[in-house]
Amino acid sequence: MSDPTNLPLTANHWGTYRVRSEEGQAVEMLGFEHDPDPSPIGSGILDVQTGPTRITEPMIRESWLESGPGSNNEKRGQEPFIAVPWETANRLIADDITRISRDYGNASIYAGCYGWASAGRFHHAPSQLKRFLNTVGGYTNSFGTYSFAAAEAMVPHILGSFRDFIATTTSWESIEGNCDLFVAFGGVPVKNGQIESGAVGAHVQKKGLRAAHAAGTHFINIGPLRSDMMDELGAEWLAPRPGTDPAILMALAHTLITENLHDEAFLSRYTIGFERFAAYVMGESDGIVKDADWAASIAELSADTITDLARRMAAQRTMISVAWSLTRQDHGEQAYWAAITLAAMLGQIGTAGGGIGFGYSAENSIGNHFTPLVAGSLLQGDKPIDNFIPVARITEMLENPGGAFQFNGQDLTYPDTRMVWWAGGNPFHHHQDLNRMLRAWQKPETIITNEWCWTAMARHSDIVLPATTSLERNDLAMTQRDPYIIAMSKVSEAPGDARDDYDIFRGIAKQMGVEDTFTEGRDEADWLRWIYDVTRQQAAVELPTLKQLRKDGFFFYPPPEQPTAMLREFVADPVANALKTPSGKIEIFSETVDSFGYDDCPGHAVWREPVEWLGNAEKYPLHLISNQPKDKLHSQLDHGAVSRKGKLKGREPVTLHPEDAAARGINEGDIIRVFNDRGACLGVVIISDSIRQGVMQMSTGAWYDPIEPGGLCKHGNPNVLTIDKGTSRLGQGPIAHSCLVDVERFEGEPPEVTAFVPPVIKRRS
Ligand SMILES: Nc1nc2c(c(=O)[nH]1)N[C@H]1C(S)=C(S)[C@@H](COP(=O)(O)OP(=O)(O)OC[C@H]3O[C@@H](n4cnc5c(=O)[nH]c(N)nc54)[C@H](O)[C@@H]3O)O[C@H]1N2
Ligand SMILES: Nc1nc2c(c(=O)[nH]1)N[C@H]1C(S)=C(S)[C@@H](COP(=O)(O)OP(=O)(O)OC[C@H]3O[C@@H](n4cnc5c(=O)[nH]c(N)nc54)[C@H](O)[C@@H]3O)O[C@H]1N2
Ligand SMILES: [Mo]
Repeated sequence: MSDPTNLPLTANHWGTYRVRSEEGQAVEMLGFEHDPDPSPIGSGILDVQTGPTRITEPMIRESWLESGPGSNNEKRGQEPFIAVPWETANRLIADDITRISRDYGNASIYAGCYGWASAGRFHHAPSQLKRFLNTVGGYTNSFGTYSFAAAEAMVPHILGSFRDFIATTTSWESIEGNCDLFVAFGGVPVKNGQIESGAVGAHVQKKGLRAAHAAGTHFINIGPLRSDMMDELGAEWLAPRPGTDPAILMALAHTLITENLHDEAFLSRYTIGFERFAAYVMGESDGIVKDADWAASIAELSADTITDLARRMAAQRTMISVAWSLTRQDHGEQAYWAAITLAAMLGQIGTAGGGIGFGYSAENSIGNHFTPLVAGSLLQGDKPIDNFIPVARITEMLENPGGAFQFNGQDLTYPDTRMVWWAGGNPFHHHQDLNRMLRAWQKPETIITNEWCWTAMARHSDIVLPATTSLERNDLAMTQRDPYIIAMSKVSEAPGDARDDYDIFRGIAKQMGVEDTFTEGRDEADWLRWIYDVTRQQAAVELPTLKQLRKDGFFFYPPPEQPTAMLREFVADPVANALKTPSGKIEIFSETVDSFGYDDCPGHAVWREPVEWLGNAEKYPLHLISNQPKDKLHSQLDHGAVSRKGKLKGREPVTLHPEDAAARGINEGDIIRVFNDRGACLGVVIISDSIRQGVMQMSTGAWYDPIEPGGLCKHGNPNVLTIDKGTSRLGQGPIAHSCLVDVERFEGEPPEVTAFVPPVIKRRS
C-alpha cells in the first residue's frame, strides 16, 4: 500500500482528510496524519456523491415554469420539477431579478442566506451569492448566527466584542495544571468538538479535557444530559431544569455577596455598575431576594448545592464555561451577562485557567491553541443597499411586510419580500416552527436554491441550481481559529451539469451583462492566488508561497509561545488595553442597554421566565432539548452512510428518562410521536437515566419529511416542534432550546420515511 501522506488533502468543517480516488471519484477518506482524533463524519459523503439524492441539472418547479413566478406557491414541496438547460435557468432568473428590482426594489430580494455551506475561502456559497447580488443592486441581508445570536448582540455591550473573545478563549494548555474547578453550564459534549467552522487540522478537545483531568481539574457538568461530559472525567452532574441557568447564576452571586466572597478590588478596577446588579440580587430594586432558596425553587437544584458551589468557586481557581446552547433560549442574553458578572465577582478573569469561556462545548477551536489568522476571503463587493433583518426573524419578515420591529436599540421595518435565495444553508433544517415557516413560505413569488443534494430546502424551491461539493474543487481551508492552512484538492469530478457556485453566478451575471463586474476578470486559480496573497500580507510569520503550499498540502501557522488566557492583557493594564465598551471596562450595568428601555432586556443581567420551561409545563410536560447531532453537521450528510447508521428504524433517536417512558407505556425501541400545538414528528426511543427526568433529547439534522404539507414529520426533524420567537428585542436570537412537548407511542403502521427519495423530475421533449 502506498504512503497515504502522498494522497491529496481535502478539508471540511469536521476535519482534514487524505483522499483516495478511483476513476474520478473519491472512494476513501483517511484522517489527516497530524490529527490525533479524526472525525468519522467525513466519509459520510462517499456514498452520496452521485445517486438519486444528487442534483445534476438545473430544475424548475412545474407551475413556476409554466405559469410564471408566484404560481401555485402552495404546491411548493409537492409539485414535480422540470429539468432545464443552464441557458434557460439563467435567462429566467435574470428576467425575474430585473422584474423584482424594477417593480419593488432590491430590498425585496432576501439573500440573508444563513448557513454553514462548506469549508474553503473561495467556494463559500453565501459569499458568492452576496457578491453576485451586489453587482445587480443588492439584497436584504441577515445579521448574526443561529449559534449565538443573543450573545453577538449582547456581549459587545458588556465586553466590547464577542467574536474577539471566542478567538482568544483560554486554551486547554492554560487550564491544564492551573484550573481547579471547571464549571460547565451545558457541559463539554465531545460530539461537538468534531466541528470547526472553516477547518480543523487536529482535533484537540478530548486531549485538552483529558490533560486537565490528569492534572487535577475537577469538572462539574451542569445541564440536562450526563453525556455532555465524557465519563472518564468523573464529573459531578447537576441537572437543573433547562433554561434556569440565569437564576442559578444570580443565586451564586447572592451567596458571594452575603458571605463577602466577591473580589471588590477586581470589581472596582475592571468593571462598572456592580452596585446596580447587587441591588437587584439582594432584592433591593424589586423586592425579590435572589438567594439560593429562590433559585432552588426555580431550577430544582438544592439550595445547599448552590451555596456550596459558590463557596467552592470562590475558594479555587475556577473556569466558568457557558455553552452556546444557553443563548438559544428565551432571554438567551441573560445567562451570558450573568456568567460574565459572576466571573468578574470571582476576580479570576485573565488568570491562567480561570475566568470565563464561551462555548468549550461547541467547537474544536474553543480551547485550541492558535494565533488568530486574518485569512483573506472572497470580496462581497460594495453594498448598494444595507437592509437587513436579525437572522432568525425570517418567518416574521415573510408574514409581515412593512412591519415594525426592534433590534439592539434600532427601530426597523421588514421588507416586502418577493424573492428568496439560498446558497449554502438550509432553513428547513435551522429555523424553528417549520409549519409556521411553511405557511409564510407561500409569500415570495420566487425561491431559488443552489444545492448539491435534494434537501427539504431544495424541494421547497421554485428553481434549484445544481452545485458542486467541496470534493469537486480546489480551494484553501483557513480560519481564524485553527492553526492549519490546508490546500484543498479536487478529488472528484462533478456529476452531470453541476457547477460550482462561482460558475453558477458567473453564468447569471453574464446573462445580465455584469460578468466582468462579478469576476473582475479572475477565474478560480486567480481568486485563490489573490485570497492567499491577502492572507500572506497579514500573517504574523512568513507563509510559504502558494506553489509550495500546494506541494506540501498544508502549513502549520505557529501558535503563540504562551498559552492563551482570555482578557489577560486587559487585566494586566486596563487603561492601555481598555475594552471597546463605552467605559472601557466590563459593563455589569450598561447605560446603553438600559437606554433602549426594553423590559425583556434591561440594563443588567436579570432572571426572566422563559416562554416555555418546566415551570409552566401544564399542557405539555416534557422539555425538548434539540441539541447538535453527533454523526453529522446539522442537516449535512444526513443522507450519507455515517448518519444513516446512527438512526433507529430509519428515524431520529429520542432519549427519554425511564420514568417518563414508563408513565406513557413506552418501551425501548418504540416508535413515538412527539407533539405540541405547533406540530408533530416521529422518533425511536432510547431509554436512559442519563437524562434529567422531564427532559427529552432529540438531535437536529433529520431531513424534514412531512406526511403532507404541515403534517407529521415522519423522519424526526424537531424543528416542527420548536417555537419561533426572538430571545428579546435586544438580540432577536432563535430560541430552539425553550420548547415543551409531549410524547406517545405511535400505534399502527408507521409511514415510510421518504426524506431521501427525490422529487418527481420531468423532462421536456
Ligand atoms: N432545534 C434546533 N435548531 C437549530 C439548532 C438547535 O440547536 N436546535 N441549532 C442552530 C444552529 S447553531 C445552526 S448553526 C443552524 C445550522 O443551519 P444550517 O447551517 O443552515 O445547516 P446546514 O445543514 O449546515 O446547511 C448547509 C447547507 O449547505 C449545503 N452546502 C454545503 N456546501 C455547499 C456548497 O458548496 N454550495 C452550496 N450551494 N450548498 C452547499 C449543504 O448541502 C446544506 O444543505 O441550525 C440551527 N437550528
Ligand atoms: N457533531 C456536531 N457538532 C457540532 C454541530 C453539529 O451539528 N454536529 N454544530 C456546531 C454548531 S453550528 C454549533 S453553534 C455548536 C453548538 O454548541 P452548543 O450550543 O454547545 O451545542 P448543543 O449540542 O446544542 O448544546 C450543548 C448542550 O447544552 C445542554 N443544554 C441545553 N439547554 C440547556 C440549559 O438550559 N442549561 C444548561 N445548563 N444546559 C443546556 C444540552 O444538554 C446540550 O447537549 O456545535 C457545533 N458542533
Ligand atoms: Mo451554530
